[in-house]
Amino acid sequence: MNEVRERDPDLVLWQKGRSKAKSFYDTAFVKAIGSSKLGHGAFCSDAGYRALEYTIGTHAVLHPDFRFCNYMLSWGWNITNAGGNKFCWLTWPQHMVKARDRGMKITHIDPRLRSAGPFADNWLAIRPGTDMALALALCHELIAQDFIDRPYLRTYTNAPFLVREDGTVVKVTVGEGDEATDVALVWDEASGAAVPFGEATTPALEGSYEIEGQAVRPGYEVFKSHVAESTPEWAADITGLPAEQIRRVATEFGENALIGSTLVVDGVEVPHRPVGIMAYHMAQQELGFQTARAMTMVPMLVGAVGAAGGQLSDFTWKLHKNYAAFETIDVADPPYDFMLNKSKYYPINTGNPGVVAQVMLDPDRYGVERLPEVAILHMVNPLTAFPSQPEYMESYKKFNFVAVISPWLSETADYFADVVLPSATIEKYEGPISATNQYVEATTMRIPPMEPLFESKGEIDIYMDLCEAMGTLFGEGGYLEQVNKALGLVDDKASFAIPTDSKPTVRQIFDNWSLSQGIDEGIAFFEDPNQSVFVKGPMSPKKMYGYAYDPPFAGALHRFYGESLLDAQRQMKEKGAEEIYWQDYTALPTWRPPTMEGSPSDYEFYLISYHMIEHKQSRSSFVPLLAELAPAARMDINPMSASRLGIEDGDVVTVESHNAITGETRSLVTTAAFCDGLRPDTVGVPHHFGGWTHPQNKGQGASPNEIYFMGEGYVSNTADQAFHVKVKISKGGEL
Ligand SMILES: Nc1nc2c(c(=O)[nH]1)N[C@H]1C(S)=C(S)[C@@H](COP(=O)(O)OP(=O)(O)OC[C@H]3O[C@@H](n4cnc5c(=O)[nH]c(N)nc54)[C@H](O)[C@@H]3O)O[C@H]1N2
Ligand SMILES: Nc1nc2c(c(=O)[nH]1)N[C@H]1C(S)=C(S)[C@@H](COP(=O)(O)OP(=O)(O)OC[C@H]3O[C@@H](n4cnc5c(=O)[nH]c(N)nc54)[C@H](O)[C@@H]3O)O[C@H]1N2
Ligand SMILES: [Mo]
Repeated sequence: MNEVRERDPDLVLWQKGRSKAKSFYDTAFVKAIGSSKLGHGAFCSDAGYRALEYTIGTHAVLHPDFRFCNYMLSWGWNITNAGGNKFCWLTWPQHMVKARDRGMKITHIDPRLRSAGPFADNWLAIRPGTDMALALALCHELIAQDFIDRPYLRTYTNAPFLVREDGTVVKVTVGEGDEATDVALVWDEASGAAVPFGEATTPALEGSYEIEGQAVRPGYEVFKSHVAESTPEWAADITGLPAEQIRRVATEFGENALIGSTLVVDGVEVPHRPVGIMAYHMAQQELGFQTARAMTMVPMLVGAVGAAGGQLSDFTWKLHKNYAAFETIDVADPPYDFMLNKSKYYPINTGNPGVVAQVMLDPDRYGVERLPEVAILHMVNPLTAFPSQPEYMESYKKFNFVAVISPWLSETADYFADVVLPSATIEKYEGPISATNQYVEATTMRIPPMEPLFESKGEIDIYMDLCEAMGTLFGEGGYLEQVNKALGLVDDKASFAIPTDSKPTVRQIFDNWSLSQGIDEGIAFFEDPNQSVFVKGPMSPKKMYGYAYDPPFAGALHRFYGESLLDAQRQMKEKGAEEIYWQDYTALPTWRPPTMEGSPSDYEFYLISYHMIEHKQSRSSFVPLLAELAPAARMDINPMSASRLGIEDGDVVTVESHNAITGETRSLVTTAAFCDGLRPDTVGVPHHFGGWTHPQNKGQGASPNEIYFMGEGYVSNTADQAFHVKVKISKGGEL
């Protein structure tokens, strides 16, 4: 590693999946060795995060305020089996169940019913990959039925900004010299003139105006025209849902929003809009980024974002740094780095290991000159966990050296590790980590119940040992100093800093950190099983609700209209990017059929995948007890479709996928499992299986990741991955 670091530290790649002590791993270790960093978010919900950072500035996807919400859209939320991003906190389903006891209605939008099971009051069995069309139709109906919160749109969003016919926003320079800033113009209804935003008493949302001979319209008016044709009947054809059902959901959402009402929560009066969306993996489709934007516009129209009972995203309104960064998106010329940051391919870049794999296989194609040489893998298993397995198999061969930190031999380690550094699992100190349940602020950390087994160690010990051997543990810029910084043991808390000239125990570091938090017992507090979670107290409504935050929404103006996306498109075109890359960089979410629709018609089914309650990712299928409960992969199919193909429940079937761009086909063999609550044009193969290193894996069957594709048409917009492909099903095959 040092040999490569000396030449170019960027060519050392630290790749993680899960990280349960970000300060120690993602921050301190990466900074101490200066490596590049790559996560697994492109396969989780990064497109959703980017959409929300872009649109409202917070770092999360969509979740409702369960305490007061009365009507919830469970949009691709696998309530009973996975639970979205917060399931690990267990409290999420409890909130949901309590809300239902209170009378909250759940409309479930998912090709499968099983995901919501008994918790769905209403099921919209949507065609995979068409959620944007549904969101646009809901917006159309909310507008048509006038369920619009004008004060919110005027005050807290850029919907009043005047937009020219070419899509650019009209701006004027305000102030002089260093103080000069460009401010958008809005139409002031009171004075009947265009004025800088902030100076209008009543900025117009609707109408057409003229400024210096140019026709201009407020962003909201542009959106109204944009969705004018997006009627429920239009969306019915695309989504496979009855138009009446779409219209009824819009009406229910609008009526339940109680636009104009307020609620006093813990003494603070806030707008009350008891409607919201819970969604996480909606991002896992080709149009993911813009779909999540379109979905966010639904609660925006009724003013539910940041309202009591309404739409939340994250537990704070503190702005993510991307909110400001996305105001201007700069597209650079090649050469690009191996993640294609700032490239004409993915100007908003999520950091996708599949993109890195493709670049490693053909750097010239993407204008990349330098490839990573060394990889350190932290709690990640690309070979079985990430879609499009063949490319990982090929690209990892190109690393000169691979170190895998894992408690057991993962499939990736089996194929590629030069060195496996055996990590402890729970027998280690790890954290600190937030334990909030959204209504109570709390922090916790992992406490080892025993000494690590055999040669294994906790990762913090592993990183200290590694840094010591590399000569980057002590002194300025060393790992220990980076740990102090990352844990905030600096400035007024510098007295809690750990010395940077001698190797501490991990327990000692956490003791200092605990003391710095005002926990008098230090680490002993967390070690005491009767305490272990440090509860700071109830979450203040001023923190929870964007309207009550100081300043409201942390001063962000929500990006209803996405001018910088359009500007990115212009730059991408200028630099010669192909249409498939720039087509979804539009100011407003714009529907087009997913690329997979270009596959021949005999690939008649959509393949989806999902998480099972019994298993965790690709890391539990070999656990005997869990394997007894959920022993093997399967292909869910609607019995009506199966009978047409002469397939019985339990029959061996071959599932063949087709790449609509390259024509490549891939296949897996599994068994059919009848499932009534599934669209007849859709089949589902669960995640979790497809391992081979452990004897228990034998006979468990394949992972859908063997037949999904990466690349154009399947990785899109922000470099995020679709979990959809068209497949052909035939009876028989070799299990
Ligand atoms: N038991 C268990 N719990 C887990 C995990 C686990 O592995 N096991 N993993 C954790 C992690 S890392 C995550 S990210 C979360 C994921 O939590 P969720 O996002 O709730 O879980 P998924 O199983 O990915 O659910 C995706 C749902 O989307 C549906 N779907 C597929 N395609 C479409 C589509 O085009 N449109 C719509 N509307 N729906 C579609 C699927 O049928 C499925 O029900 O779960 C967490 N919780
Ligand atoms: N088809 C399909 N694929 C999916 C999904 C899907 O729904 N369908 N879901 C996606 C989602 S949401 C996610 S988040 C990703 C997750 O994908 P990954 O981040 O790759 O996660 P895992 O599959 O859990 O693999 C983690 C590996 O880390 C190692 N490990 C386990 N415990 C520890 C530990 O304590 N320390 C260390 N250092 N290593 C450990 C093991 O080798 C294990 O195999 O998968 C994605 N893949
Ligand atoms: Mo995930």
